[in-house]
Amino acid sequence: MSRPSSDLASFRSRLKTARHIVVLTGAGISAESGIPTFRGAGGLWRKYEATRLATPQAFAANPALVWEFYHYRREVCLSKEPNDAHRAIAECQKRLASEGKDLTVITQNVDDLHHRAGTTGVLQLHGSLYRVRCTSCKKVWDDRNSPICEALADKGAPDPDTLDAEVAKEDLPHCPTCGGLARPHIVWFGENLDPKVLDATQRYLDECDLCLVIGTSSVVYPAAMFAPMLAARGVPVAEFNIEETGATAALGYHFAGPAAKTVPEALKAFESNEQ
Ligand code: BV8
Ligand code: ZN
Repeated sequence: MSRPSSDLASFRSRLKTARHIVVLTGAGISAESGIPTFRGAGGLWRKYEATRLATPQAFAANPALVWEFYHYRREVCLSKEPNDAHRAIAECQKRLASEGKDLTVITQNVDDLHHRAGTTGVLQLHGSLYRVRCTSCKKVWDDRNSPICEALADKGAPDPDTLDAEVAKEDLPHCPTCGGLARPHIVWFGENLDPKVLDATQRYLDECDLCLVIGTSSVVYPAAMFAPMLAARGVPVAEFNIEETGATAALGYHFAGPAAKTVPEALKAFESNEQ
């Protein structure tokens, strides 16, 4: 198999003619906003065992611990801003729409930074830190309060060595309708993705004629198979990452470097080409 190209001019010419662009993103796009990734240096899953915090079994065993973890991440992300990569994508979406073309962001991120940058119609494969669901009646609602409940105020990150949790279950967030225990509206390991989100994803992938895959290690399924599947169908796929991934060899382009630099460069050139 030939090596992926890093020829920006060739990528730009693809961008000029594409009509249905899909942008797949992972934690690396938010790294320069100051949000930790999962698997790289300083990554959350290097410090914490994912099975103790991001599975339905973990929540059933210790909901206070899981809430402390998600409360901490909510607070961190609320204090951060979208970066130049999020903004360049939002601007590009607007411009394409005015030309009768479309750009759809499909993200594994739960930080809401694409929305906050102004991108519309974002598909959040793994849910959002700012949505909550009742474990009893299944009602889903938005909650951007800081803190989400008084008992979690001033709690830092859980101690990775002890994974102790002090908050009583009755003081955790509860459903305003039925009073049941609330949980983060996040897709945990071993849980199915929302079928509506998956159906919409499939529709966009089916009609996509250019794909950008930005800041993901491409190891978590099903998201990890989307870009290689498109490439196998002959769709040009461009990876933007600070390092190569397991998917790189199967893709048409690889642009090495921090997304906040490489993505605006790639999309900005597209805009000036059009004038
Ligand atoms: C499911 C929310 C059906 C949690 C997350 C098939 C084969 C093998 C395994 C499986 C399979 N199917 C299912 C599985 C199991 C599992 C899975 O994939 N496991 C992996 C680890 C092998 N999948 C599931 O359980 C999924 N459900 O398939 O349901 C089912 C049900 C039961 C049994 C079987 C099947 C649900 C997965 C959802 C998990 N939830 N997120 C939370 O956030 O708290 S996923 C988790 O990884 C993270 O939370 C994150 O959302 C996601 C993806 O990670 P990345 O975004 O890629 O981040 P990462 O740190 O890894 O990489 C960052 C990248 O950025 C790096 O490449 C780095 O180089 C780059 N980077 C860094 N800085 C920059 C940069 N790039 C550019 N610029 C920079 N500045
Ligand atoms: Zn309820």
